[in-house]
Amino acid sequence: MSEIDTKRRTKVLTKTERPRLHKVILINDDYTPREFVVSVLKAEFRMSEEQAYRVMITAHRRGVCVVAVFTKDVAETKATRATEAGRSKGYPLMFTTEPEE
Ligand code: TYC
Repeated sequence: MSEIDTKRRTKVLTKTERPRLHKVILINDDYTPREFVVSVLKAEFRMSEEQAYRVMITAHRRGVCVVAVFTKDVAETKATRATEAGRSKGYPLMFTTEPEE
């Protein structure tokens, strides 16, 4: 007796969602010296002098500038450390984070 195998095989496809990335945003203020903002960007975000200057001057002119994107934890840690670097010198320098669309 021959049997035809009619069993359906279900293939399970696992979808792994990429973690949403978060932007670190630099906020302008009237008190933090430009050179200090540049030094923090270089130290905390591993930017060159030119990259750091461009980000600083963009925030200075427009009010805010996106510095970089990271996973949530890394973005929050870097924003906190960079804000703390300003606070330790008595500056109101501020970095925030927000999720990317
Ligand atoms: N506006 C500051 C000044 O004129 C410089 C500055 C730039 C401060 C960017 C903060 O995010 C900033 N000294």
